[in-house]
Amino acid sequence: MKAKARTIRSILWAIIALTVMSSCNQQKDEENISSKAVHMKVDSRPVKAELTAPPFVPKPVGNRAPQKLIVDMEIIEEEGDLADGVRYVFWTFGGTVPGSFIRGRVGDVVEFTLKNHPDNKLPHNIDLHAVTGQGGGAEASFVAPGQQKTFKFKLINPGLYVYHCATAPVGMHIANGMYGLILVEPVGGLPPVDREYYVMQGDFYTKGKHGDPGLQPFDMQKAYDEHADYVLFNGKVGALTGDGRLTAKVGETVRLFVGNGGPNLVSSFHVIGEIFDKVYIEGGSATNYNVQTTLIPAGGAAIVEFKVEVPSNLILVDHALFRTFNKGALGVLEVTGEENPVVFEGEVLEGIYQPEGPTIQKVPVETVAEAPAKVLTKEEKMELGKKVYNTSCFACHLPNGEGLANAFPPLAKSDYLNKNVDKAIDIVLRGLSGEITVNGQKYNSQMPAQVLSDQEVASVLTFIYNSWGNNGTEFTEEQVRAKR
Ligand code: HEC
Ligand SMILES: [Cu+2]
Repeated sequence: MKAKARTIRSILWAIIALTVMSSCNQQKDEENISSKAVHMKVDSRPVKAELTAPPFVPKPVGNRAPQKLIVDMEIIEEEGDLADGVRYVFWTFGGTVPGSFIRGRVGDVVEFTLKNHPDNKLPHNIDLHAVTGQGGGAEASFVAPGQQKTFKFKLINPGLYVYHCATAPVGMHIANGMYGLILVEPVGGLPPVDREYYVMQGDFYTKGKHGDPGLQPFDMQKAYDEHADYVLFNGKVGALTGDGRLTAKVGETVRLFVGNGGPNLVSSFHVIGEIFDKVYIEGGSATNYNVQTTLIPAGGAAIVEFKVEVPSNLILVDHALFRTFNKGALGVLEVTGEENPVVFEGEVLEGIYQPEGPTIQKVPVETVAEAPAKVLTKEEKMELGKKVYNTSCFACHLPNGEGLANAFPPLAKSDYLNKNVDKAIDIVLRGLSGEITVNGQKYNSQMPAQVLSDQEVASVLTFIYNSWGNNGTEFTEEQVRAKR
């Protein structure tokens, strides 16, 4: 009997020792992967890499062997929307901000061709953080407009890496949108999930203030001072809302490849209404579990994964929240499907805002200095009103006043708005709470009082009533003053 107990005990010890050793080995494997990868055999037949525009990513590598990947990337300088009505000249890798997503595996050899379109004005290059070699490829890839260059490198470290332009002034090239992500999958590939998306944060600096309409030039002084006018996901206010929103179904697993191009700001990446089941910290091999907010350095990345359990509108934010509600860093992941009261019961919209507490529901009321009385024309009100909308209303009512199902009523073609012209000023000055019905949908939430001057209130209401199919009412400063 005693002998048997001793045998069992020694077997147990052996198992414990083996487990400890194998986890040590696993760590060693991760540490040594780059020297192993150097010697990995590569299938010499070249394969053209699939490149995708955000928010999409190329197909997973699965368990294919290392291969020779041909990456063909074109630099395009072009004017586009920074926000609705705000234009900006972006410098891009592949025509989008962030640039095309590149996906390979450890051991792959990449033959990278960088082309600078002849219509461009400036030389550029590329520094890929996944490259071991001089400047991450920057020197080898330096191209003038109308020129192309090819260089070659082996992917020897797995992870999610940023690439960016490294032509002087480097900060300016990055601020204009020259960054993207390259994923190097580990041996055997990442575990499969149901949905994968590509999201990248960046900060922008414009001559005008946030929301100033028209073509906005880059502002070097603000960039130098790190005073961002816009902090964005995927290069535009509202890129990931409305038709651009991400989607998933209840029960699915979602993986977000999240990068931060900077140039200046660090991202406190958070998804309101979800918890990250797993985070590949800094895009490397270490994993953390059950994380609320993950820090993404400028020029860094993270992979976050979560299973969506209940239908809701998850809100992607930089939890430095003025960037979200005032500078544009807001995206939506719409989860549809069956309710699951075991996990969550109640109104969906409470799930969206509870984490931030009541602070966002109330704006401190201060006396606002009145601008010297200049009566604005309707055109001037429309212009100022649009600016006010993009700064003060956009975060909730979204681009083009489309609203968000179950959370924020639409202002576009709103029957409530058009019926209640006399209440509109009060709503903006004092906020609104209690149940209302807008276009047949019930909303029961709270809108905070807005701190705006009489002129701004009259202008934003004029703008809203004269946009998006509303009834064309014009408001005056006088009317607002009378209601204050
Ligand atoms: C923090 C989010 C938030 C902001 C910012 C915000 N609203 Fe609202 N707004 C709401 C919510 C929530 C409701 C619905 C309130 C309710 O259920 O009683 C609402 C309702 C309204 C309504 C009436 C309903 C409709 O759809 O016609 C108007 C008009 C309106 N808001 C205008 C504005 C204007 C103008 C601004 C900017 C100056 C603004 N809101 C800023 C959240 C917001
Ligand atoms: Cu450049």
